[in-house]
Amino acid sequence: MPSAKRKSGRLIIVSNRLPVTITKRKGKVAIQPSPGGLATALRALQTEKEVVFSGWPGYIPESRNEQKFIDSTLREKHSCLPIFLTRREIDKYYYGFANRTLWPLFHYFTSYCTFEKSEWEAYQHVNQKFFKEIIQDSAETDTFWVHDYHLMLLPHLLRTYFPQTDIGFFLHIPFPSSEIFRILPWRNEVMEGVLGSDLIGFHTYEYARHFLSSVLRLLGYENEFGAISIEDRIVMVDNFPMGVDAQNIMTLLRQESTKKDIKKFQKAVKKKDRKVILSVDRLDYSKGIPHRLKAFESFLSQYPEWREKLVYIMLCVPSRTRVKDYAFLKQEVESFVGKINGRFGNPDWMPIYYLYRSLPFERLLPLYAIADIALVTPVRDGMNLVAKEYVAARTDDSGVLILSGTAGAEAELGEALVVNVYSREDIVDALIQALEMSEEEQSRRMRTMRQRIIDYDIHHWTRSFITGIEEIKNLKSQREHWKLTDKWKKKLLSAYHSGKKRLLMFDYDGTLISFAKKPEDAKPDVELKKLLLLLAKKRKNHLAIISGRDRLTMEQWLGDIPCTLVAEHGAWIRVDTRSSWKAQKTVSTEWKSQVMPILKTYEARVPGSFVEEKEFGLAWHYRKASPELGEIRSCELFDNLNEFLANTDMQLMHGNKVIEIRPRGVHKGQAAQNLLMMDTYDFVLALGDDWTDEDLFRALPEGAYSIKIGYGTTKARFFLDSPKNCRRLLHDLTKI
Ligand code: ADQ
Repeated sequence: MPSAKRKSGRLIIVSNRLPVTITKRKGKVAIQPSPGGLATALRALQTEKEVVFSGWPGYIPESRNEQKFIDSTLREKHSCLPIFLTRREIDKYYYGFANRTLWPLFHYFTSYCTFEKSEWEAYQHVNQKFFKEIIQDSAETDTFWVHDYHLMLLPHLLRTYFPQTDIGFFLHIPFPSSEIFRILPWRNEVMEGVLGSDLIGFHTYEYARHFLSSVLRLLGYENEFGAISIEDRIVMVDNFPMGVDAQNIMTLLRQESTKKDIKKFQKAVKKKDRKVILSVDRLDYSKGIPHRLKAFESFLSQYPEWREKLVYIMLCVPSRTRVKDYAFLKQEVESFVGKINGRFGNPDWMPIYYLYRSLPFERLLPLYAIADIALVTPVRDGMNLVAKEYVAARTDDSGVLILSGTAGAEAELGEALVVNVYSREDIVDALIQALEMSEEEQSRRMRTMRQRIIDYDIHHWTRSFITGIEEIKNLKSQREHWKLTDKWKKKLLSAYHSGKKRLLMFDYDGTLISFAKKPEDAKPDVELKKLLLLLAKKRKNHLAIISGRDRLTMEQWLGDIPCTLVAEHGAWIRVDTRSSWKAQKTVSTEWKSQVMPILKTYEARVPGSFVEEKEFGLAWHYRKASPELGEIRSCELFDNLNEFLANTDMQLMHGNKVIEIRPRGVHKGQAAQNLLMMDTYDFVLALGDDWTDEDLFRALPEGAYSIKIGYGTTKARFFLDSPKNCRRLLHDLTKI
């Protein structure tokens, strides 16, 4: 089969549908590029990179030859990698799981959701099919940009095949609250599918926040300003509000043919100086069409003086007609329109002009141009581009946009009349306010919105997303630079090998052993004990384990290893098995009785959290608590204690899921300095994961090897991604 030009470093845009329209007339197949704003903006990226589209061509070929012809034409003439789907696949994956499960669920229509295993399996199968076809014609050097809810499993599939490739994912619909998302029986699979990406984009900050919250609750991954660390990868989550092609809209409006259409429409509907209200939607239950019609009916009965002085043009595009709920909606809408027209209309005046069809964009524009009011009231909408197109088309700054607060576009179009779609009164009030609004006010509101729409247009959107992917790519290569690669590991091992006196300082939790839900469960395993014993017994080594744990636990778990143990971040030291524990600093512990009740209150308020008492310190652990509640309360507690301990000899620290109070001046850095003074070492290695280990890294002499386990800002020279890899390093050291 002929393949699309193979050139490395291409941008591959994957979406359910290719931006082409295929028609067959008199036995002849014709392929036309679709003109949509998004496709145009994506094609515009061609100047920087070769852009290739991959997706279903929207057509089921009638024969093998026809498929061959379509395939080669799409590849050669349209830069497309088509993925052909069967009727059954379309039914189960597209009309099924995508549009009967994910679409209603993500739009909060839970009662419309079906959870059919066979449809989920078809969804998995089609995502796999996309994956298998795409990898035939792509390389790891390509960048992938996957679009929308139809292909949420694809990023992970691509990631397993191309570990180093750059992958972006953008969701065009809302991402619901985690309370809604968790209803999905296959929620974890969907979430992990998306997390294969490097960059995950949403229209609004709210959707990104909901997504991060689901990631945390379902999979336990924390995020730092939208960056999630998953093993050795970072996944960035951010909002990228999509725009429209404002310049193109303005250019089209200046064309003679458009001007002619505007005049024609004006003549037809604006006679008798009638005001025009316009709505443009796909016929979808998320668009709030029945709610709007009910409100319009109320308006006509409450304000009879406005009858015959306005018309409502309601344009609906046929959509997903094979889904049962959509067919019902069509009937409901049509009978409602008939009812309103019958009740209020007369031979001279019909309140609603209902058009059920798709129009080419050039024919839609004159409607935007003549409409005095755009009534955009979805019940829930990822963004809603109609609202933005209307604003872009108001080149004389006149007109009023009525917009529901549940459309993503509301975040950027605050100057619109914002309504609650569930409140009929709200819509009625907005309609009357819009009809009576002065020209000055219309222009003041519209001008501000229009400028924003021009500045943040569709090209801005595509560029910012691509820049986002580039930034992560840079971050990845920076990380690679600091990673303890094989080359650096070899250097470290050879320095260790030639070292005559070696100091090894290891943190315990999160470094030598992974975190457990309960601190008492993080006991050293047999393998770890064996490794530590081997290292400690080497004549040239001085091994020290420096932990925040209390000395009793350290003694119980590691007491038999002939090494130095440092407990409570340096408050206690046991130099070797022959010596006893010594306090490094004598401090009063009177403060404990005052701080303990505060910590106990938090223990009671945050289920799953608990207080740990150490000889010189106190700690409040919240690893087992609900992650979000734990985060909020820990910040609150930190602020409270900060004030309380301001003039004392105690110090407060916020570690990994713990708030700890310990004597000032006692830290791992001080402990390290004491150890360094015990002898002259020509090889020093420090391992740690937490920010308390940063004191340790800071105290090291030049040339020392310091390694942070996990990622984040650090003073360490190198990163290792997990305690598992840290363990591997210990193995390598023992072999020398
Ligand atoms: P949609 O649900 O399709 O898109 P919307 O954002 O309003 O919703 O986009 C509709 C597009 O279709 C507009 O560009 C509009 O011009 C066009 N259109 C509408 N009616 C038409 C008609 N009768 N004839 C021709 N064209 C018509 C999904 C999400 C949205 C999100 C977009 C983009 O549901 O929330 O804004 O993707 O991410």
